[in-house]
Amino acid sequence: MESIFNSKQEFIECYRSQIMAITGKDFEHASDFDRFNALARLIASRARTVQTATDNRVAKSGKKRVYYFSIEFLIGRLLDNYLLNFGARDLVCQGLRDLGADLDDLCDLEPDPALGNGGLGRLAACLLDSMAHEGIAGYGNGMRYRYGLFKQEILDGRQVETTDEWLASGYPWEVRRQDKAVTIGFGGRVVGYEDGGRMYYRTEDTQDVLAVPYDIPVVGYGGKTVNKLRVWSTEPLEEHFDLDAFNRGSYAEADAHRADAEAISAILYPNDAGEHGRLLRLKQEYLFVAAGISTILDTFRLEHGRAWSELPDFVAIHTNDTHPAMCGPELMRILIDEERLGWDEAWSIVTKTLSYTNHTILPEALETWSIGTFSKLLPRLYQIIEEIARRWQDDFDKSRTGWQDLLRNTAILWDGQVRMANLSVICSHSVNGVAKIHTDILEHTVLKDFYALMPDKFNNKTNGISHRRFLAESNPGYARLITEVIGDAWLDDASQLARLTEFESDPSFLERAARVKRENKARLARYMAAEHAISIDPNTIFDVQVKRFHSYKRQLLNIFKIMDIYNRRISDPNFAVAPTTFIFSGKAASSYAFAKETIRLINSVADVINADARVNEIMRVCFIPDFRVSNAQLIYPAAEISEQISTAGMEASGTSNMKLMMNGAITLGTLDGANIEIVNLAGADSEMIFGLTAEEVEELREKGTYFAWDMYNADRARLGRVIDELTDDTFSALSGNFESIRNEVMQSNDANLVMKDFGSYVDAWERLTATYADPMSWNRRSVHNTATSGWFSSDRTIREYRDEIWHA
Ligand code: 7GP
Repeated sequence: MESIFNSKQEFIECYRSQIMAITGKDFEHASDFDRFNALARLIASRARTVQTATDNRVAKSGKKRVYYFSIEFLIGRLLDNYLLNFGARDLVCQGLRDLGADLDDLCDLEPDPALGNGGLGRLAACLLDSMAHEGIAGYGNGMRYRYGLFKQEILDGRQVETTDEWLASGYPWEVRRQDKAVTIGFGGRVVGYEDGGRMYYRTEDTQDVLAVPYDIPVVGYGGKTVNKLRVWSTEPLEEHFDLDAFNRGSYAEADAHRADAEAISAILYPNDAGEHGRLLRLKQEYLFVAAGISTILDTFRLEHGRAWSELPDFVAIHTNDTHPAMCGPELMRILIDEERLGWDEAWSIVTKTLSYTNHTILPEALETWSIGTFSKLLPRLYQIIEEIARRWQDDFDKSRTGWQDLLRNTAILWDGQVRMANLSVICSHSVNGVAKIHTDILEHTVLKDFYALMPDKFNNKTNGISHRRFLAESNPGYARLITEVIGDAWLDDASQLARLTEFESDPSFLERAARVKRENKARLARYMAAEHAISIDPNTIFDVQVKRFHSYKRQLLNIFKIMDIYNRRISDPNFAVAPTTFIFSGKAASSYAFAKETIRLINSVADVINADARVNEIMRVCFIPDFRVSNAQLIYPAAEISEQISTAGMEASGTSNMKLMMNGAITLGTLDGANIEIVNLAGADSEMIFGLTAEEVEELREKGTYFAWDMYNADRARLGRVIDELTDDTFSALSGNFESIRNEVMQSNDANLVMKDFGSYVDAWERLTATYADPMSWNRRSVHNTATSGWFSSDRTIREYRDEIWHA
């Protein structure tokens, strides 16, 4: 691979002058942050040089451009990743060492952009990485939230949300593209006018804001392709600074106009449960859609003029879930109102250009907007949606039996609401789920009516992860070992990891892999001690559940297991427990009371167990605050058990399951999401599966014969005791008891079947941890997981999108 620096000496010279240019200091007097900042800016400027070359190449060759619209991009830190992708890591590392600095220390100073909630946002980032690696001209389009999501702190066991000021010291990777700013109008009224015998429409008296793009380079491994992620920030179109108010001392009032505009890109709403600021979120959705579409069409006009019928040949627009669902109507609006195409022609272009991925079957996450709110905020867009909806209805085949049901379920406007998922399906030529079982559920349950009407639209694209970030970069010790035995081609082609199977029975390789795991555990322990003053013991099993908190993900089941093991050990000191550290991390939506109570329960149980001398040598519970990409990269490599315990049928795919598998953790999980595909690839012997299957869950729900109290009564000694401990002060020291959790499982009849799966889960955990006593067998399964994980590289996922959806 060609490096971006010809020699170490050249790097040092460029770096020194970069520091001088930015800070006016020489290297010796620059602060650590100055040094990080200058290094990142240096790499960013090299990246932009390659980006320009990439772009010229694309323009010249007439290659199709793919635009990936997502309201979240959890990109993580970039410095280490881009050095790796540019093949410059060793050289820069040595250059810094010569100067007396340490690369890892500088990398640690990089802010971790909080531009996502969880899986959907991280998937978007992995797909960008793989698009660049595969040489696809692929661009992210999203929002630049000033405060991102929120920073999670734990106080008295509770989650406390504070602002995440990730931009406070500047962000070295972005460039502001004032020249590409777009005016976006909200509200106003639609005015019709006649021209050449046809009616056209425009919106007048809108309230306008300026959408200003910031571009972040996306460096593909190999350094040949650099794409970009464009994120939009909002500002007032014109300053209306009120001098009179200012002179009166009313400073906030003086600048209120600016504050109103900037509010649109201030924060990312936690979107997996009750939402705040719905109106603001709707504004965000339209803003990044309209600004993004405007950019796309500008580029197209430049390269292809107004040959709109060719748009689908040169442009693919992918909508990541329903947040960008307005892409369809917005594109229609421009083609009809501004480019003056007829409806049918415009519609055919739109549907050939758009595609849609669904990420959840949770009904509360399928977005809807009240028609009143929507039509007031976006009157012209609403008219277009009405027309799309009307034509959908008019064109309906009413000779079909059951057409009324089909129509009701597929309607875009229903019950005073705009249904964004239905809009997305209707406007797209492709609809995909993110794991086989999930696509199946979409086809046969959630979107079954669409599937009945247009089965060819549906396809599956099982998620993937960037194996370069989550294996090569996060787990350097393991990566070195792997490269030593199979060479480094796996960085380029993850299927090469299969060559590790040869070493599964090589005791010295297994021994060395185990040593790396041990070092990774010690590294995580050091992080916990330094950042959170929590001590954990690398000699115990690291049992890890890290993901968003949600009832269906069943962190509750995990903590019930821990309570049960604790109870049994206290009652019987001879009860054998494999020494284990139970690690949790993840955020709960700020308005999601049950999830937040689960966090408090975990911390309360941790408080009691960790302070109990009778068990704390063999059990420790540890909650790692503020789960984000950067600390995730420390956690995955240290994990030995991967907890993937969602109620079967509920988790669309999961991606931490893949990251953990790749790093050699053994899955303890239900047959849900991509766990199923993990077991198929690695074999049942290498994972530990328990619990109800999706069909069994479905059947139980349909029969209506499940009663939480039956579970309680059938196992009073263990499960009953755990339930009682929620309210009997055993774990109440950290801010009180847990009535609401008890009510959720007992009074509300345990919607996620925690009690039903409890027995088989604890049993599976015991059987799995008992095998830890045979390190060779454990290590063999661990390496086997890595060896069979290559298919989960997002490079494979993106090739499927490219070949089967985008045809790029
Ligand atoms: C998540 C799904 O819960 C997870 O199963 C999947 O692996 C991931 O997307 C990527 O496909 N969903 C979200 O993060 C989310 O916000 C609401 O869904 C729309």
